[in-house]
Amino acid sequence: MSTDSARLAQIGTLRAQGYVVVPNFLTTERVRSLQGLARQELLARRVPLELEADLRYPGAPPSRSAAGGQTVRRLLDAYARNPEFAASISAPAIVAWMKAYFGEPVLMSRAHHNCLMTKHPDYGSLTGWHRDSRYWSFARDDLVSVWLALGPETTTNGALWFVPGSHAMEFSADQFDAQKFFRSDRADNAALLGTAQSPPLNAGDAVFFHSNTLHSAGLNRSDAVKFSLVSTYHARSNPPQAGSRSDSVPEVELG
Ligand SMILES: O=C(O)CCC(=O)C(=O)O
Repeated sequence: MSTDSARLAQIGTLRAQGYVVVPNFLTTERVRSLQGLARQELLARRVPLELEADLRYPGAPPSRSAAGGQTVRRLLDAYARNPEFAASISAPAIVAWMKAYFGEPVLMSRAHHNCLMTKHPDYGSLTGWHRDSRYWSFARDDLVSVWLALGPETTTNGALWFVPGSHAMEFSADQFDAQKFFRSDRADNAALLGTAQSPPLNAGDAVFFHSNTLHSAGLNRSDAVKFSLVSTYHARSNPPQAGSRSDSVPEVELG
């Protein structure tokens, strides 16, 4: 299959199920280099970063001063953090994919994702069911994120789970809690969550997923930190709403 037809097939899968796994998206050399940089960045602890204790998701330390309270969750602003991160998340293969999906020029948000996501065996938290669009403000809920696995991701080390087709479903406000997590204690929600899938990823695989796709992720029960490079894209005709957090940082024009 040519690159163009493979991309169109991937876009078709994303449109149908809300996410698509693209195996071997990064070369082995690129993964090795990004992994090394990721470890350096974690050791250096340069700001901006987000700590598990700030989020307080299940499994996180209760405060910054508690045991494990300095555990990093996200090394933010991947785009400015290192030129190789910037090159990887604005790579021609991603731009071509997004232009084919949106059918127009695309931008990368620097306000959302744009991070090196870590998940630690100790003090790393799980993330409940949610739509990324819950706190994002754009003209339309039509953005696509790319999750680049820098190592294997499985249910053992806290891989993502997705609900197929949920990007296109209508939900009522009371199906979500006050923090806009999808409530798993409701029978209707639980039935839907029973259809969720956790695609295992190898180092260098990518998952493209829609901003309305319900997803979650578990705890890391392995003995190694998990690293993923995550970024988000939208069409030029779908700008962030003026004055919102989505509009708080200049975006990257990808043409
Ligand atoms: O790795 C995780 O816990 C999931 C992260 C996630 O879903 C998010 O940041 O939107």
